[in-house]
Amino acid sequence: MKLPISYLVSVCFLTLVSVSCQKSKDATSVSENQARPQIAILSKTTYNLGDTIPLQLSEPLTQVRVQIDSVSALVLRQTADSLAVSTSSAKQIGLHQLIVQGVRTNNAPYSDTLGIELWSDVSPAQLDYSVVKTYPHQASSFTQGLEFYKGALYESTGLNGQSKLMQVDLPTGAIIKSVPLGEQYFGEGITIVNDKIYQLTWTSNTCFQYTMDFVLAKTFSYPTQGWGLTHRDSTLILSDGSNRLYYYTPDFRRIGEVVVYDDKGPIMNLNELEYIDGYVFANIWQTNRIVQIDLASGKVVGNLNMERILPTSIDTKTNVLNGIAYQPQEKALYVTGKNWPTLSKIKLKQPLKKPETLVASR
Ligand SMILES: [Ca+2]
Repeated sequence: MKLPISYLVSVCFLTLVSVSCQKSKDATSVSENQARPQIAILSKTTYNLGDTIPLQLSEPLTQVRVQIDSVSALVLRQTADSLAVSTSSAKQIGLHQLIVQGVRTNNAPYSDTLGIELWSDVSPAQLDYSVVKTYPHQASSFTQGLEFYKGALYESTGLNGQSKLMQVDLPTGAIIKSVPLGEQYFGEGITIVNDKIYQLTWTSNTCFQYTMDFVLAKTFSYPTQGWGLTHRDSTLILSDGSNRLYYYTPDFRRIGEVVVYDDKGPIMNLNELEYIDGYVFANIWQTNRIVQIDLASGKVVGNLNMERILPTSIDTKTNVLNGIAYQPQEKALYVTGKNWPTLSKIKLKQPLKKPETLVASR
């Protein structure tokens, strides 16, 4: 099983905020306790970016100041028993701290920190596509990674004892060359940067780096599970089954991350990845959905429903969609799944829009 981690992290963060407040309350004296009651109360902790957050006040506050993280937030309305706070000062989706400060009726200062989660303000577009061609795919391949490099197709497969790195002949699906992983390893995503092939493993915290001749050159370690892998220029982009994508240097130093949300919440189970022109396309584990993620913001801006290409001869609830490779010369996506007998070439009917950040930077 692949367990979602980041959702737990998200829940833990929100829990931690309240636990840490609780701990500080437990540790303080009775008089301090009286000075720090919970006065500002959220009816829920999740909002869309740009929403107004309503808070109930259990007693009136004066000189109210509200921050989201370290940035002042606009108080849009205030009454004796309520506040309305704008989220427009928060530029990023994800987990944030809402800090409410003021003065109580007894002149005591009041301050409390509440955990909130801001979802995307974008409703993803439904992307339409045409199926250009269907190729054969090795039904024995438990596909975990798929990528074109210099016109050739590479694939990584999983399961302990069956994991491989392969170069595949597109027209026939035949294996041109392959190298097995040790039995203790469960192969996952691959990507190829500057003639170096990177292959993740699921729970071994190990990435293998091969030459183009499939000779193992280096191993790297990383702290999370390994699910999908792609790259933008020389930056590796890794998924771990959560709603996070992590950025790594070619020598596997973590240099950043982005959290992924649509307007309905965090997008968990990000799996096989493919970078295309400012976006990461990710298939969502155990679904027929591929999301288009704006890397600069982490917002899902498009959805692809892959139901039309599911092979009918196998149980695709078990043998799930997994594997996206982009062929830039053809502007085509090649999509398959675990143990699928087919690999479909599809083309989006609408060209991708320029990501907002790229437009703004010109
Ligand atoms: Ca891929």
